[in-house]
Amino acid sequence: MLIKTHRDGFVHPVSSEITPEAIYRDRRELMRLMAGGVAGAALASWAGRQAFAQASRPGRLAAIAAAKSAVPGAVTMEKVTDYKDATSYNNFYEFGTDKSDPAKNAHTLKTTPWTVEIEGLVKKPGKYSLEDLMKLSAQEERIYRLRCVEGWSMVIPWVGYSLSKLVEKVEPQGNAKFVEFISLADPKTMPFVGSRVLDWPYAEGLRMDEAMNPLTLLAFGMYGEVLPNQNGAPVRLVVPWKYGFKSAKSLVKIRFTDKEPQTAWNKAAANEYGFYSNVNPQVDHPRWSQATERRIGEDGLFAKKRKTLMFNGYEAQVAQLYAGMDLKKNF
Ligand SMILES: Nc1nc2c(c(=O)[nH]1)N[C@H]1C(S)=C(S)[C@@H](COP(=O)(O)O)O[C@H]1N2
Ligand SMILES: [Mo]
Repeated sequence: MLIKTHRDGFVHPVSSEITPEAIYRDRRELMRLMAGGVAGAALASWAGRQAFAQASRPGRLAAIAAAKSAVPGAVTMEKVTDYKDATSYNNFYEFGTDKSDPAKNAHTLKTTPWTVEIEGLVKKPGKYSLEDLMKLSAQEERIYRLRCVEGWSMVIPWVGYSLSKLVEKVEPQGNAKFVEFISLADPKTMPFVGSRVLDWPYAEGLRMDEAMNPLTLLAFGMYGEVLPNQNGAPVRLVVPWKYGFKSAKSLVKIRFTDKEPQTAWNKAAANEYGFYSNVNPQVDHPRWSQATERRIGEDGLFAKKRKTLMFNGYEAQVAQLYAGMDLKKNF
């Protein structure tokens, strides 16, 4: 078994650090490497073991076992963004507004114990521990494009399950039409929660049918491991056809409502950030175009910008949710 170490001070204190699943996953990875021609002798060497550890545990956080998702559209074949890039270029305003701030500052986030409160128009409200939430459905690996409203994108292998599994479990009432997602706002561990850039807590929302779309992911991990703090540990949302800000991090509350919820970015600048915020190359942000994007990791001198795709490339899976809607008005 590999000895668990933490790199760069990313500490994710999940109680079940070395699980049977972790062992199983490492064994599977070992078999994959052997099949790929990595000789047993090399693996027996120190360097070989290091290479193996690096390949299977990019951040040296606790592993989460996950099968590749069978949900249509859930696994893009595009090149996955380097773990280092995906964990060091982030927006997480609770830890600062610079892209390098979350990786520097989010080590103060305390993720154990963690509970998510389910409330509002729902038959089974209550507090769910992280452990119970994680066990609620089988963990899947989803490889999603994530496109930020500011014009950059990444490809990230997430680990989680469809939010719909949780929604079904808690049984929304008939009049529940929207779902609101609320992030932790703890001024003691999140240095920027005192600032006035946003109205804390960070809040986001989806229409019920968007929340029920199988692509909407409740994520607990990425790259086969638990989420690093700066990426929204220990549980976050990932909505791949919407701009990145719709995917709220470090969730503490999920609320079912009959009215369209107010969202943090809409409150901050209503003319720039609407409720829907679907990725749409035809609707510009008031201050810049949304027609192209820069893929993180492709930013060399000659790197071409990519064309942004309608619904971030998930049109086949989600366009029907918006049939008949004017997407310029409902931006
Ligand atoms: N709580 C919270 N969630 C958040 C944000 C934030 O500032 N606070 N930033 C959003 C934005 S703008 C983006 S682009 C994505 C980035 O997710 P990533 O760090 O996993 O790439 O998180 C979103 N979720
Ligand atoms: Mo973003």
